[in-house]
Amino acid sequence: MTLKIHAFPASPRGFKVVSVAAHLGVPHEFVFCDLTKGAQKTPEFTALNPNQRMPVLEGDGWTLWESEAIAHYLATLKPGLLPADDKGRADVTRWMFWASSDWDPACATLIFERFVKGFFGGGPADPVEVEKGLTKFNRGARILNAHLKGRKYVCGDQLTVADFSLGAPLIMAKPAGLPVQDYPEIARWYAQLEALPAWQKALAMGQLPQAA
Ligand SMILES: N[C@@H](CCC(=O)N[C@@H](CS)C(=O)NCC(=O)O)C(=O)O
Repeated sequence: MTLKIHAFPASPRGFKVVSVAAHLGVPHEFVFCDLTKGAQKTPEFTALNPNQRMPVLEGDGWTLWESEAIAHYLATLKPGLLPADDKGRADVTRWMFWASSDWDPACATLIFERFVKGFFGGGPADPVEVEKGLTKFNRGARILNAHLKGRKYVCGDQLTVADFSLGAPLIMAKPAGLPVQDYPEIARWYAQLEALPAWQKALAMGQLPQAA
């Protein structure tokens, strides 16, 4: 069975796995999981992921959910986004864990308050939550920005799957008002990701209608 990627590419977590698959040229069938229509809540989708969340990778008799796990698995299928040495791979794992535990949540509050709520008709941004979101974003961004000094990519000179993990939330930088411009190393690094053909392809797949 061809691998199936169930994703809503406009969301950073969906974008992450779609862009990694595109960059590596992993053969797969893309299945649009339309969050705007509740596709994640159907019994069929719930059987794939009891959390009722995308993305999901579906293989021959097995499924994998959690975007970091999927992105990492895809990176094992084709050469290009994982270092050859053990310590290099451990570094990639470290930043992917940090993406999941720190960076994704650091970006998610502002994405939710300033974009998702409006898009799904959930009302205006809550200023208290926005303030908390800015504090979390700035805390994470200071760490990432300092780390990127003197490094082309997160794990050194080589582009890795960790760059996709950490870069994915920034596809929402403009609509969520993530203050990336205050972090020159992040801005420089992210411009390289945006220049990747796979990044552009995944962005095009995630085009959304304008919020009402
Ligand atoms: N930690 C999970 C989070 C996945 C997640 O939260 N997906 C959201 C969209 S960004 C979703 O499918 N939400 C649907 C819902 O909550 O109903 C991952 O990285 O895969």
